[in-house]
Amino acid sequence: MEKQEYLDLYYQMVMIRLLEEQAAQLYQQGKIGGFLHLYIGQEAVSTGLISVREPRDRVITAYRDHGVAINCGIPATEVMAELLGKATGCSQGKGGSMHMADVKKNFWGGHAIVGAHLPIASGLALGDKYAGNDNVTICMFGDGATNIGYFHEALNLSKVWNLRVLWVCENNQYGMGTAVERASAVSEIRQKAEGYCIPNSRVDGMDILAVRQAASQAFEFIRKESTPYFLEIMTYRYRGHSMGDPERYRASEEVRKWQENDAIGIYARHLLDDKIASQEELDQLDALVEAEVAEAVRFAEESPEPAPEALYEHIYVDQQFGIIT
Ligand SMILES: Cc1ncc(C[n+]2csc(CCOP(=O)(O)OP(=O)(O)O)c2C)c(N)n1
Ligand SMILES: [Mg+2]
Repeated sequence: MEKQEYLDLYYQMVMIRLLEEQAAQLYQQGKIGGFLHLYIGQEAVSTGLISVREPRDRVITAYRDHGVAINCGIPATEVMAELLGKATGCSQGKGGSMHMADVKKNFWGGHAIVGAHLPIASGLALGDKYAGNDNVTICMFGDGATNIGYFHEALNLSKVWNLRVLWVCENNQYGMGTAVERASAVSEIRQKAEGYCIPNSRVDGMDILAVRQAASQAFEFIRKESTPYFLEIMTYRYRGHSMGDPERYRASEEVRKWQENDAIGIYARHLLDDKIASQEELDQLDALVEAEVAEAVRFAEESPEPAPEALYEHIYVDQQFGIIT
């Protein structure tokens, strides 16, 4: 990797962290409505994964989607405006926190119903198979989603039809408030892929370089073999499931332990120890991100709300261009 690429990974992870911290504050001030699920702690997962996709590869995820939107190249201004329900947001203010999307950037959302986007991923990949290309669909979901019927249907069809899907389970140890072992008969989630003959592996999601390596190997395998692949990425959310979670289901000591192993901290140490970057360069990037997040908030707060007529837009797909109008 070139030095700039190393720095860009750091920039993206810090951007997600600070943007999410800012979003939490705006939520507490009543400026963000609905639910808000933060990605703090999980930054290395989508940053590592998406950094090795080709732009033609599709990305689809659940409601913990703000970071994924950033990694797909949606500007922080548009992510923040979407959170505030403004017309300048990436979903024109009609998606909100859980339904960010930008099909032109190959980001297919942002889905609130647990597990419901997995069959959509199989559908996207089936479309690519018909079109005769070797695009990969990256489908991210939580550990809890693997207990839902959709998960099993989608995995089964992906193997029956040998679709190019990279199934990515972000195992952050909990559903809303239930530990994996209390909800799933199989706590090593990747084993579930065995039931559908889908090759699989498990990787440390606090190590962005390990995520990158596992993901690039998976992409290569999927393209060459024309098969789905399953990656279980071990991670942790530092904040509650969504805002207002009293977190009675876990000890603060456990959270502290994971934070000691923080992905951004580990990566920064690696950059310094291997003399890839200096402390001064990292400080400059931190300051840059801070300024960009402040600008995103200003932009979002000053942007207009969607017009009432916008309710009647984006309902049907444009047959000619294949985009939602
Ligand atoms: C079908 C369905 N059932 C229940 C819910 C309520 N719900 C929202 S998030 C969630 C937990 C999902 O956990 P996981 O898949 O591990 O994702 P994480 O929040 O940890 O990222 C539940 C049960 C829902 N949104 N959809
Ligand atoms: Mg989870």
